[in-house]
Amino acid sequence: MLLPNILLTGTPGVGKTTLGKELASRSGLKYVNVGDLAREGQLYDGYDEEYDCPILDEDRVVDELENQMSEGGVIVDYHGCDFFPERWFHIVFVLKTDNSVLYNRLETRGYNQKKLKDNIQCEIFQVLYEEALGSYKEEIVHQLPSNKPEDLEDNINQILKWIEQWVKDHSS
Ligand code: DAT
Repeated sequence: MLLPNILLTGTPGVGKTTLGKELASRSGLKYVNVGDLAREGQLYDGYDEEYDCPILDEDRVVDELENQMSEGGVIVDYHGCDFFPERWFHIVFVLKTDNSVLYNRLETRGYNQKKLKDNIQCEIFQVLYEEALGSYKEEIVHQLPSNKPEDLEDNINQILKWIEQWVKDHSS
């Protein structure tokens, strides 16, 4: 059976991991967290002193994922999306969270002031939404609200329906 690949993107803290894991368990699709994948495989290319984090080796991440992406049925979670091959994804969801809600979530994570400010600005200026629109066909890019538990439930149900329809449309 053919299964679609789904990209979940958005500013850190908007709820990609929460949605991705729950969606995977309810749909049977595989969940891949690119941050975890990079950590496990040490897929890094240097260190960013300003942001105090390792720099992702994007080419190695793409190589690492290529086989499973061509098989289909993968949910990818990452706060960036312009380096993945466009052909990988059948649909792209950009999660969106109100600033005050996001601020609290990131503060709980223990982010320092600079990291907090940068991430809130990233959300205000819709950086990931613009990046997604610049990297994929506009008609496959969708924004989803991600503020409260009901949003999570709505998003899951909506995406499950989309998967079901996609599978129907691609079976013959
Ligand atoms: P991300 O993977 O985008 O960094 P996450 O899934 O780790 O984000 O979520 C960050 C925090 O927000 C985490 O404590 C769970 C919470 N959260 C996620 N989605 C939510 C929602 N729809 N309603 C309430 N809290 C949510």
